[in-house]
Amino acid sequence: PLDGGMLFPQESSFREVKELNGLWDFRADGSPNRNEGFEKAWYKRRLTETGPVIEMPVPASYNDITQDPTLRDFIGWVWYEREVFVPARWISDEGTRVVLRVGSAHYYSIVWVNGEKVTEHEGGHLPFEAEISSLIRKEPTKPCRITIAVNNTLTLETLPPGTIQYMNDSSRYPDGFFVQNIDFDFFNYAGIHRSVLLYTTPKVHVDDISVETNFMDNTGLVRYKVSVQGGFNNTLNITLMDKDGHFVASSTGSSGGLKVVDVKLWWPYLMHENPGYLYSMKVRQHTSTYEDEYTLPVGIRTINVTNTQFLINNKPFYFHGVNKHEDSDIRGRGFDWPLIVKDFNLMKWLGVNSFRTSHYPYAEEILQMCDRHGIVVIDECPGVGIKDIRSFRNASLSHHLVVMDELVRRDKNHPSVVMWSVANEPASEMPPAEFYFKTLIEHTKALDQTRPVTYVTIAAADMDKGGPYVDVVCANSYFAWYFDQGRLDIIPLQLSTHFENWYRKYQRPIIQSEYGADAVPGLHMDPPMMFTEEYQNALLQSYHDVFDQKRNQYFVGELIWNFADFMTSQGIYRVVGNKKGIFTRQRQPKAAAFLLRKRYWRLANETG
Ligand code: GCB
Repeated sequence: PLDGGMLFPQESSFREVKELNGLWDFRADGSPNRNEGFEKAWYKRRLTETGPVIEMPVPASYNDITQDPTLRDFIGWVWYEREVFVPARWISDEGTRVVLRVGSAHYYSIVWVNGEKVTEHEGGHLPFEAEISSLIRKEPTKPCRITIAVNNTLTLETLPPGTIQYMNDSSRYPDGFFVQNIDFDFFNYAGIHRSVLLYTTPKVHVDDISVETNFMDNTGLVRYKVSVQGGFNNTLNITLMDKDGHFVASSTGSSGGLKVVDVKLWWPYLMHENPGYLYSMKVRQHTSTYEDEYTLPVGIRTINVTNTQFLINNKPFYFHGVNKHEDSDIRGRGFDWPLIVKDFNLMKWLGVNSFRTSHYPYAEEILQMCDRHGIVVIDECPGVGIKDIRSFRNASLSHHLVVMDELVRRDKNHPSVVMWSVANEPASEMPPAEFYFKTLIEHTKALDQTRPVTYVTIAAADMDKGGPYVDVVCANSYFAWYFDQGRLDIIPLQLSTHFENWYRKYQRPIIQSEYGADAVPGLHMDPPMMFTEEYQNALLQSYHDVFDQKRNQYFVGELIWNFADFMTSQGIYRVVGNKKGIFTRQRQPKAAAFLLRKRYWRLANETG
């Protein structure tokens, strides 16, 4: 079990937030063993005193910011630093708790404040934090110096896994030459990807909240659990309000239930005229000295899965959506509001009701938007590219379990999240896969009893070993692309057979969790040829014909690969990145965007 909650930092009468985004000092440790920063203890003095620095924006991947190819492809430790003035009242008031939080950094991070280590964290895409109250009180008049070292090296035990290969043939490679091998298809962007914040809470504070919702006829039920840390003898008052701020229900104590008469359920976009309805649950705690308040948005809805259907609020839900990436020009995987809002507008224009966070957890702000807009989410952990048999070892599994702990802790309260995906395209045909996925999925279900669990597979049904444990089969396929290249005419037969095999083996609902074709925008050919916009369209159309035949049986959704073009490592299969987007990387439509838009709005009318 993890230590403490990870509530999204929020301002209230008792809490303050200070963003530390902007320009930080930055240096990549280019020494041969990448270890000079530790040998010379760069964190002890200002980074500017131990060598040259450049300006680096936070949040952003550092890779595409400069013209230097060695920084783009850098592997090892990079160092970030900035100084910040902490408001005097945060320091003078001993009852104020000051927390330093990093929204995410890729991949391994160590954090120092004024030269003292405050925390370290393994894994990108998820937040970590450290209380620094006592530290900043030691030198109350000085600005506080925050140093963060981040290492993007992937090993067989990281998620995603990777290996470092040293090229020892000195007739072909210079001394110390190495490459990082990865088994996943996106650029290994690195750096501080999400906001760095300082925030305060009272010393006795609301540390975590969990809600589970249900309803019967017109009455909703919100069960809650609150944990408070920092002291005892507190009183907890819980108040639920509707969207207009009107009182709905209240309760006291650290766990209980709230009854909602004439409940307004949380519905997906296009399934209801009022999607994304959110109540607010105000959690207020006080002792004789301390008061704290945290407000959690709550959507009341249920999720159930049968052998053939995916049910939201007991109604069959059909996923017509996309797979995405956190990826864009210049900023890489860095958090960017204009991009996020643009993507939501494009998704709504397309008639998208759902997406999968391929292949890692996205920023919390994105999930909050999904809650408000009614966009349904399959929340995927960074378990992508588990293909080497050594990645099924105990150490890898242990880390994978911890990542699921962190993911569920962060995202458990989002009504938009309807299913966990523990992995993408693992080698699920290998013998150790059975124990690995059994353990991983049982663990995830123990953490959250309210949501189905899946992993996304590319295996053939007869080879797969992890499927018995999933609630929904999420199957990727690339017929007439990676196999039978250029032969669109095989899709009807191969795709139907594929579905029938999966259904026969497990009797679970099936989602086409990826399908698609690369299209270089502006490339045209009729009859269609691979890489043209026409071929991408024709391939999608052939898939859609099969989907429509299976839709009333066990087939419950389709997620195109991919929403937009995205960057990958260099290789002969990728022409400056993966071009399977229906939008370009700059978010302009290819022909396929119009085809899908027509289909999704039609599906919304037929299934919604
Ligand atoms: C897949 C992967 C995805 C790739 C895609 C492709 O099966 O899950 O990460 O980008 O295929 O285009 O090859």
